Amino acid sequence: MVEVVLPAFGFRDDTMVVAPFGNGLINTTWKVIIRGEEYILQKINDQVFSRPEDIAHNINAIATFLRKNQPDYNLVAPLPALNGNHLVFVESLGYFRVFRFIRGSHAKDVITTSEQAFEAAAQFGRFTCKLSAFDITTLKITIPAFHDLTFRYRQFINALETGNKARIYKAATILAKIRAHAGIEAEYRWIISERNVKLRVTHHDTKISNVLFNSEDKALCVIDLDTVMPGYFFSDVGDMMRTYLSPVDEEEVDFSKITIREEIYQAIVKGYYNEMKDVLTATEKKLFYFSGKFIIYMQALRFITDYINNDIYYGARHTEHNLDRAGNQLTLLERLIEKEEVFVALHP
Ligand code: GN1
Ligand code: MG
Repeated sequence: MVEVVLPAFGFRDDTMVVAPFGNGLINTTWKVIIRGEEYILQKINDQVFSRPEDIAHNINAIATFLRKNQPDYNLVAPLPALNGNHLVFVESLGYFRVFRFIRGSHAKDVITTSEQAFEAAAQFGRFTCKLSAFDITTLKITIPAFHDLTFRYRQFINALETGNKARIYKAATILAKIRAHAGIEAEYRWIISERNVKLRVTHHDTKISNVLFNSEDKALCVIDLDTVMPGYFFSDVGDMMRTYLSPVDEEEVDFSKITIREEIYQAIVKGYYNEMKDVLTATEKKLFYFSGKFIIYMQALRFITDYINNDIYYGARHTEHNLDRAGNQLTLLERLIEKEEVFVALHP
């Protein structure tokens, strides 16, 4: 069915192979093989990204800046369709774009070594660093208040008032934990208003599957630029902590498997810091540990809010899927907080 969008990109071939690819929760992705060439086809979720053309605008602006100022930087940008646009709208199907598949690259779902964490963190640090002279005011906000923890907390409170009562009852243990950690939201508010943290070009989705590696496990580049917006560095470092520290991901239901790998924490800080040390303010340098708490708590809030709202955002493969995901993230948060002293002492 999705094949019908391909001619708009100049792909017409009977031998073309199109197969689902990756496991993102928001957009839908396929790999297309045509005459031995490999491509990525992606449908943008326009429930989440209400103005997909804003994404195209941002990627374009960044690509133009990098081409001019950082020509050695390898940005994975969409290919133009036959009509010259980077985004194609197909009636009743939605918005699509195509990328060249980076030959020999692979993405990972979990990190197994600290070298991989170092490599990935360096790539995300490099991305923000290379764009430090870019005028952030020219970026469109593709998802308003995306990583605004105060907004996420308010959405949660709202859901408690308007959401599914049976689910709220069922979630009692998780809700108590969410409330117990509400201080993280207050800390966030204090940091952004009182401390010298800067808005920078940040990625906002630094999970490991958004980094491409080569066969020697060297990171090549970052992908998935839809949520590139002005943001705080702790969003990017935090989402790395959320998704790299534990050997199991947010889907794991055996919470005893959720642990914090100290050597991975060190590798994230080192990899990111190596690229960003001349850019970050002294205050920002003290916020590495906060980053992890901030994002993990926000993800727990987002999952539990969605559970209470009947899974309208993330979807669910079974009734308690988002409840389980929230429980997973809260366990991760607790494991991280247990290491607070060790990690604060490690700060660069
Ligand atoms: C979504 O679709 P995906 O997996 O790239 C979400 C992230 C969450 C993540 C949790 C636009 O990302 O913020 O951290 O799920 N992206 C959006 O798995 O909401
Ligand atoms: Mg994403």
